[in-house]
Amino acid sequence: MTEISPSRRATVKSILRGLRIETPSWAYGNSGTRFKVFAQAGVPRTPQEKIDDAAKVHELTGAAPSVALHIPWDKVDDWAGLAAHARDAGIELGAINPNVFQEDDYKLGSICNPDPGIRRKATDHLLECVEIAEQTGSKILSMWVADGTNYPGQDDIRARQDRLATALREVYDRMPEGMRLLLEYKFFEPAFYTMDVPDWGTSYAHCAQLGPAAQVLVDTGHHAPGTNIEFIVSFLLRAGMLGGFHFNSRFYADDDLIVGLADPFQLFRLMYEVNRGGGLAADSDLAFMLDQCHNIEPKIPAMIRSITNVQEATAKALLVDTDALRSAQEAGDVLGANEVLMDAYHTDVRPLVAELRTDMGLDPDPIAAYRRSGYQQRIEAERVGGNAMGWGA
Ligand code: LRH
Ligand code: MN
Ligand code: MN
Repeated sequence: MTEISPSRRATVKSILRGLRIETPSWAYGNSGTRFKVFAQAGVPRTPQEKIDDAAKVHELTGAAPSVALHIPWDKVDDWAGLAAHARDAGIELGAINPNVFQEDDYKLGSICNPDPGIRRKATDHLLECVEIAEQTGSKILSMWVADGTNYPGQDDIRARQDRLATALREVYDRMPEGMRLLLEYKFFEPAFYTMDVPDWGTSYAHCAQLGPAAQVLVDTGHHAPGTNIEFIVSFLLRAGMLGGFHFNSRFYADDDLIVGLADPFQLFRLMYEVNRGGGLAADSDLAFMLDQCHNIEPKIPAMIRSITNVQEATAKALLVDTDALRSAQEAGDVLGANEVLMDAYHTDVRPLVAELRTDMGLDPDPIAAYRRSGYQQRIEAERVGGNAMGWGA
């Protein structure tokens, strides 16, 4: 075990200070499984109230200054007004997530649908989301296409790729300067035979064809068991094609559990590759976003825990002695190299992260601070009839 030197401590703290983790509006609403949405007391009834909860998470952690929106789950008439509400609450509106997966019309797909009328409708929704992003000041259009087929022969796999490319081109060309399109992939669900964007390679190929403002979005829950996600992260960063993350944890599939709880070691390995690839540099625009559902646990503390988990994994990744690691690697010292990595992983960084919070004028224990704040009691009393406006609605 090595001690953390004062200078390394300072470096880690300064990089952590710059780490911004976006929380998703839909994680504050009621959610559940395919079998049951579980209602919790005090959940938001409006997009404004979701923003208020996200702002509370930021107030206590100092690390979650923006909230992602899902359209139409968060639809309002006055987007500039919603952005002003967020600003007043102390945060910003972040990525805009279109929704082309919850209407009967999309049974056979959205922008890959064999029916040109339905493709038009889906593409128009994506274009509307670009406009919303312009009005909210959001810089990211975060796209997930639920399209695919369930049975061999159901549709023309190749034609669906052509339709996908056509729609993406139209959306990309409509984006203003400074906006990025991040294309999320998922290897299964809701379709089970083919997904039209099943993997990072497909996303990469479409993004590369579109241009520099299109990049791949890695949702950590969207891989087959055993997939080496840090390899994907390393590869994409090297190619300049990693746009951001949807962090969450999984045991089996797209579980959407709290990041860093199912497999903290994986999160550490990811953050190590992120740092190795320059993703924590001051000029990096890599987007760290959470995409989670808190079905049975209280939502605001769950979100705070998610933020602290990412911070702790990042701190550990930053503690890797890169000189010692390189020497061991170059010497072919297999066990030595692994030991350098594990040494950082096994370091208890909680005191360091708590110290950073104190430096920032925050409570060193944000969950305890939340419990003391009375916020939960207040929202439970005020928000009667909170509904499921997010995933699982
Ligand atoms: C799909 C997904 C995608 C959606 C979100 C609610 O599984 O990860 O990002 O927009 O869940
Ligand atoms: Mn996602
Ligand atoms: Mn998902």
